[in-house]
Amino acid sequence: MPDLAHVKAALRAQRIETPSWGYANSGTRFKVFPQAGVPRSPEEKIADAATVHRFTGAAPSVALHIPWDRVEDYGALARYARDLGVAIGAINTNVFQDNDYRLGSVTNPDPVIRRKATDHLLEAISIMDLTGSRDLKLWFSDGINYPGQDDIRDRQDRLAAALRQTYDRLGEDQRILLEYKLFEPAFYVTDLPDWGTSYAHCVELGERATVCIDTGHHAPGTNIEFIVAFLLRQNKLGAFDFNSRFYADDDLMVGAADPFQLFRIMNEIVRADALDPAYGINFMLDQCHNIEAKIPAIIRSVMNVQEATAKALLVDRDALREAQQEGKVLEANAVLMDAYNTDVRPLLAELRAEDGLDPDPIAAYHRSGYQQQIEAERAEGQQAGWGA
Ligand code: PSV
Ligand code: MN
Ligand code: MN
Repeated sequence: MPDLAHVKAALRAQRIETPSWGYANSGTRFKVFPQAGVPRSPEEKIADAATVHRFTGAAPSVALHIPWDRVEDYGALARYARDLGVAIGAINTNVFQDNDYRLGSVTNPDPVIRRKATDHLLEAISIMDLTGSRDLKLWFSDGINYPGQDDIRDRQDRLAAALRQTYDRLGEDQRILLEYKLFEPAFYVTDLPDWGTSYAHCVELGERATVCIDTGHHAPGTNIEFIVAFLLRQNKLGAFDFNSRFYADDDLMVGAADPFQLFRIMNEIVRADALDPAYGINFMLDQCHNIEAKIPAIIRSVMNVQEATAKALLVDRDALREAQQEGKVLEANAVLMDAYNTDVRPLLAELRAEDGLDPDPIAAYHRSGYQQQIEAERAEGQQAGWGA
């Protein structure tokens, strides 16, 4: 059986990064339902992220999205975050919301538009220099809608050229997290549709380019834990954008739609000893809370990741290995299911209490008065960025 002290130490070391845009108003293309108290500025998003960290003890960094979080002085923003007890994490680029990008950003047939898009990526690295961020997260909406619309292979060449320029601008301690997505907003070809394409570009770029797996970006039924295992073996898994989905890129709370899938993913992470922040994987959330209260939803999401992780840590690895070696199919499966079916909530509550946290972070948040305070202070909340 796994040693409980080891399980607790691993859970204590776990870090989850929250997204600034998760705190702001969001919705679907049909309607954004505004909520009272949502942040009006990057500073207020960071304050909310710090609040999530205060109650969970496990979310000490917040990812920014540029230009949604554009400020005059990024050094000052980083100091502001540090004073609140959090760090600025990944810088996300945005080359999908400008009219110029109708036919693509870095893969656009027009070199002037490609230059503009690539310059934005380079600017994001300058921001990282000021915030002390390690990770540049790249997601491209680029693609085509109709066969023949553009040359698929030329677009790959243009993508590779922009990535090369960006990679060459990275500082020594910085890296690229390259995200892929099967479809949307492009419907026929997406220029970075899957992990294989992202992986191939990362290999071409070099050591400091790694793949970011957004759990909502696959075809239904895709075996995500296989992708995790494969990329770990190749040393090319850099990050997760965690969220959950029933149909497409639903961006619901991680662990809500399929907690078993989240467990299977974390099982591969634990199997590879890749949980500790020192290993270098950035476990981020990338989700929106369209109808539910944002801060408690993000606390819930952090807890969902912790619960899946605790279960993965409880897998009896020796028993599993033995059953696998002996070809005992049912026994091996039972070892995994025993861990999955363990109620780990008392263990996590105990751990929080030992660390001076409230065992029930959501109840503690509701009691804290923070929600009432922000509702009183923040007259009109900002939209996350989509459709803004
Ligand atoms: C795209 O669907 C995505 O997952 C990318 O990570 C973006 O940066 C993020 O959503 C926010 O739109
Ligand atoms: Mn994402
Ligand atoms: Mn997405």
